[in-house]
Amino acid sequence: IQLENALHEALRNKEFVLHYQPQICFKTGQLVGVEALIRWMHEGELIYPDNFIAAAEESGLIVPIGEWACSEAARQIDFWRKKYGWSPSISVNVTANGFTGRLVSHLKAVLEDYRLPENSLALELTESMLATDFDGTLSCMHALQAMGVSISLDDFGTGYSAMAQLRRYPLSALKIDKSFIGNLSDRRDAAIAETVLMIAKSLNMKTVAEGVETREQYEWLKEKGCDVWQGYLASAPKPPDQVVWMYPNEF
Ligand code: G
Ligand code: G
Ligand code: NA
Ligand code: MN
Repeated sequence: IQLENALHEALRNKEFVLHYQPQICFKTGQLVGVEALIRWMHEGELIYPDNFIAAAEESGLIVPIGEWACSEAARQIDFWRKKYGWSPSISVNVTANGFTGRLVSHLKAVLEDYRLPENSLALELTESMLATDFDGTLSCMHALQAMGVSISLDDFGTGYSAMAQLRRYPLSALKIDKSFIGNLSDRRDAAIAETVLMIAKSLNMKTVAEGVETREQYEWLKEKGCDVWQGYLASAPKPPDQVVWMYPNEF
């Protein structure tokens, strides 16, 4: 309850910030998007989402927090577009209780407010979210697709999705969970990563590898035909004014 009250206050006092981690195309070496990761600036200290997202989910505060994150991401894109004439797309993380028709309506209003072009904003949902409320989830996804908001499936490989179920959803990309990327020297984890690449290809989805920390991981993924990567090898998540836009062609 104490944390819940503090989160209420945090929203009211605008204590949340988004940090952004670059997502880079293997083929071109160019920045194609950034993932937004929320942080709570509380009494001079930066608090990470693992310490408050669960409480926000339980209390229902994840709904206004999710709306805030989408608004903030749209504002950032508008800012970058005005300043540089271009902006990478921003993908916002959404957890189970935050993925509702209300969020879809909010996104629609925000996109119209800033007159953002299609594919400016994207969402990252987790695999486990597909297991519950099939109809509601699916209709939200179709509405988003119609609005030009693409959806990727986060932490893929850690949950349970049957191929047959996966193909029903309008997903643009599968994100290979960082636990596999961090363990590619184990043949079993490498096999899972390769399987994700194959599933995505056969279902016409892009692949994003997360948690890329070493050149070896980068080379392996590039060789296997992965589309996009993110990780400390390029950059940790950073405040918007510290996001680096240009990367070397090879790491
Ligand atoms: O950088 P990192 O510690 O930020 O993120 C930890 C976890 O918090 C990740 O699983 C991420 O998906 C989740 N997360 C980060 N930002 C948000 C957000 O804005 N909303 C939700 N629901 N989850 C987030
Ligand atoms: O669950 P989700 O995939 O949304 O969250 C990604 C998490 O991984 C965030 O906490 C983010 O800060 C973290 N992260 C980003 N890049 C790396 C990396 O290269 N290595 C590790 N270990 N974590 C990373
Ligand atoms: Na994510
Ligand atoms: Mn993830």
